[in-house]
Amino acid sequence: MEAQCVSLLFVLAGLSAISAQEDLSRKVFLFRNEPSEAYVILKSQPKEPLHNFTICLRSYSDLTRPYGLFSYATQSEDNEILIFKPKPGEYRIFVGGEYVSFKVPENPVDWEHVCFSWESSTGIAEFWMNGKPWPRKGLKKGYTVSAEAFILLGQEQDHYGGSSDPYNSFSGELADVYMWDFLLSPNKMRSAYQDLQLPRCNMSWKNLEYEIKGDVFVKARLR
Ligand SMILES: *[C@@H]1O[C@H](CO)[C@@H](O)[C@H](O)[C@H]1NC(C)=O
Ligand SMILES: *[C@@H]1O[C@H](CO)[C@@H](O)[C@H](O)[C@H]1NC(C)=O
Ligand SMILES: [Ca+2]
Repeated sequence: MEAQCVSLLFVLAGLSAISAQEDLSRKVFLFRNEPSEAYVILKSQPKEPLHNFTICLRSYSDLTRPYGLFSYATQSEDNEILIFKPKPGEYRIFVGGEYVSFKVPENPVDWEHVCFSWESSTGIAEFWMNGKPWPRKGLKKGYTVSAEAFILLGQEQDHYGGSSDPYNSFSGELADVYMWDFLLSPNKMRSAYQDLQLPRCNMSWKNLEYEIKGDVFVKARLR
């Protein structure tokens, strides 16, 4: 995730910006370019440091190179929370700079729904894909996730709000992004996959406060 080539670095600033707060049901963020400098800033931050959290999102891409989906960077740790796909068949999820890997099938290109939750008191990490739980793993027992974060979709930050490598950028379609400051029950993990009623939260696809930087479009889902 360190940039492989310094000349490819760019600074996440100076791109055209579009801000909105809206219900994105049945819509997607379409990241058109490959590689891409575009990203979407999520404006809702946790009010307090996190000891538990759950993040869900749905993505659709035929990329085979590494890409960042959800990047939550703080002043002291760029990979405070990161959902990263290093290659087809693997998700790598960071908390506080460390990661756990989950091997997944290298399916034909299709939408992939993932949820990740983490509990500080045990360090237990749950990974769900398409409504199914993977064997649980653990990391960063006792750690506290800082609340003051720069949160974005479609890139992997290398410092707080900062430079990123376009060859770790996401290209494709992203939808159904949620973050809760608690652990979802197994039933709610399945509800997230099925796009059913979910517990209220401040980072919700049904009321998302965001800012688009660069070439990302909000379009209707095709199916
Ligand atoms: C959600 O936002 C409201 C209004 O800003 C705030 O009062 C509440 O504490 C927030 N909830 C969480 C879980 O951050
Ligand atoms: C974290 O979640 C566990 C299990 O739901 C709960 O017992 C604990 O109180 C939570 N901790 C915080 C700080 O919210
Ligand atoms: Ca990073």
